[in-house]
Amino acid sequence: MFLPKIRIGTMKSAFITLIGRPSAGKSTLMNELCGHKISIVAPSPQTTRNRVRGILTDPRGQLVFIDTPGYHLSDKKLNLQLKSVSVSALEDADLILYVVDASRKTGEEEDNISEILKVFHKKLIVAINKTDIPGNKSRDFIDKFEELFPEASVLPVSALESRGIDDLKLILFDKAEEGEKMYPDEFFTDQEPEFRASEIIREKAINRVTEELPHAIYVEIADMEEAEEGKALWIRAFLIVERESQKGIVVGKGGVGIKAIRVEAQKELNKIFPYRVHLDLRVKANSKWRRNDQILAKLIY
Ligand SMILES: Nc1nc2c(ncn2[C@@H]2O[C@H](COP(=O)(O)OP(=O)(O)OP(=O)(O)O)[C@@H](O)[C@H]2O)c(=O)[nH]1
Ligand SMILES: [Mg+2]
Repeated sequence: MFLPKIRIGTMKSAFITLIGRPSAGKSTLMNELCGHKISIVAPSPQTTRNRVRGILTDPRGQLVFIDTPGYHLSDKKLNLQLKSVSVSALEDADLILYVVDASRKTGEEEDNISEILKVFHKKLIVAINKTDIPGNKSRDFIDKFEELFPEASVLPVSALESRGIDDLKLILFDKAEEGEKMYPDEFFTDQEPEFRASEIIREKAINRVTEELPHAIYVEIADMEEAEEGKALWIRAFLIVERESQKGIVVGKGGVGIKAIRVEAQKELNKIFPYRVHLDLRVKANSKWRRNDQILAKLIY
């Protein structure tokens, strides 16, 4: 693998879109590249529902990553919207970081993404992820993608174990054009506080449930209010599921489920916000949210 050297004194900058199948590890990789927990992560597919920006600033310059929803072949309304969020983020990108899961066979979905990416091959970097998983076929994946995209850089990484990340940064900074920083040095995301709070709550909820339930959940922040002269922050939120029966699963026996979600979310919110966070979390059912244009427009943009 050829690793480039960066000339001292040139400041680089680029917008980099991450794309790949659901659960390929895009969000984990972006968090690792930026050195902060920015995008939420879960074992269930289709965790990311929006474009989420993560910013990496170092002496070489600044890279702005755009994490996207996993590219998924389905014609359900929610999925169609997620797909359009991903594909439209490709044209605007200076570079594209294509994340491939080396522990799963490629199939129609992967072929579909590869086909879309052919026209963008000059600005493509392929990260073969999950190389920590025993029995993964990363060598075959590298050969396949090097043949498919002769001008792209293809390299093995493990986002989970933080392997190959420095090499990946080196390649990204090398491919980035010279340019000014787009954000102040201390920024690592541009997400609104309300969105970050709702995402953290959703992450804690979807990591506690299985099967179809993660997809049925969304979080609505009713209000966020500073108290005690800016020392405390009250967040009132609703965890919304589709059916009454799902409410019971999320709440759990004697409320243990919802309590665990609240405690875990509050702990993480306390790290992110410079206040003592009090989270008031309730569960509601709304059977039609995944087909409701108004709700989808508010949630997915
Ligand atoms: N073993 C292993 N697991 C990983 C690695 N990277 C991510 N994962 C796991 O894969 C699952 C999905 O990770 P995400 O980062 O949410 O994947 P994603 O591509 O953003 O998924 P969507 O947002 O649903 O498209 C999580 O359980 C991660 O912990 C890796 O390098 N090795
Ligand atoms: Mg994601």
